Amino acid sequence: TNNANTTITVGSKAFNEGYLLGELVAQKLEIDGFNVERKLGLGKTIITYGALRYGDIDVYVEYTGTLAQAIFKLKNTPSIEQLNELAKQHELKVLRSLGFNNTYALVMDKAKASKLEIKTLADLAKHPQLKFGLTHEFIKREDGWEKLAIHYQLNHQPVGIEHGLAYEAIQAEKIDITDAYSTDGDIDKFNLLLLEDNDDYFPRYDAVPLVRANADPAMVKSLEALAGILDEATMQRLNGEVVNQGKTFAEVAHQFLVSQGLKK
Ligand code: PBE
Repeated sequence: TNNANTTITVGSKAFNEGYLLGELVAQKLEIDGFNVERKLGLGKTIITYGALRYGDIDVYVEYTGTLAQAIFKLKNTPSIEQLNELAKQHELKVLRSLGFNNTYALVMDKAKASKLEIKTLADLAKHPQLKFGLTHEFIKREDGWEKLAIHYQLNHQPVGIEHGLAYEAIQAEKIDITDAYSTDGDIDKFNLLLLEDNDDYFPRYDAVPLVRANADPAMVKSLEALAGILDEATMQRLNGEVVNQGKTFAEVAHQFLVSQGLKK
């Protein structure tokens, strides 16, 4: 097909699920005949978003809550339709959700939580001795630590940590609490408890492909076929195949597309 004359650059943020979804998007475009260049793991949200805005990449997977609050600086997270009205002003288009919500959650060791009788974020206020190791991005974001701490009256002083090292730091008791992503594949492996967000502080973070408003319609059509293809449990399982079973992102994405009948 004539899609072969079009090269699409697929980007991603620099965390496991970002790479995996980047591979999924890249392979789907390849199935439909596009030439694909991969620029995965560009960095944190603002870097990757900037790469899309300025044309270094043509697509990456973002999350609705992140787009609304960390990028557009809104106080809440509107529907995808409303978000799209705003996106237009930024010359962007938000495609339909891949089907899952990957929310932030604070986690701690299950046994320690049960010993201290901690179940919810509000409970943390009664335990000022707990050590918080939070990701650098979470500490700074609109939907992150500062407002969360005010909301739940937490006076802890967090230290910054790489997300990829945080669960091991909890296991080694260097820290007690970190910000997890709810679809991480290793939450069970590390025996972590996701603390309940009783007041729904966190918005929804539905995974959505993000493209520029003038994107090639054939590319948009190819990506729209991924709408609703995942759910939270499936995404957690796929992330786990990488972190627990040592499969590559490309392998996991390939096998998933095959299982969906989208690839031979
Ligand atoms: N999240 C959870 C973050 C990291 C994973 C979707 C809220 C984000 O990338 O915006």
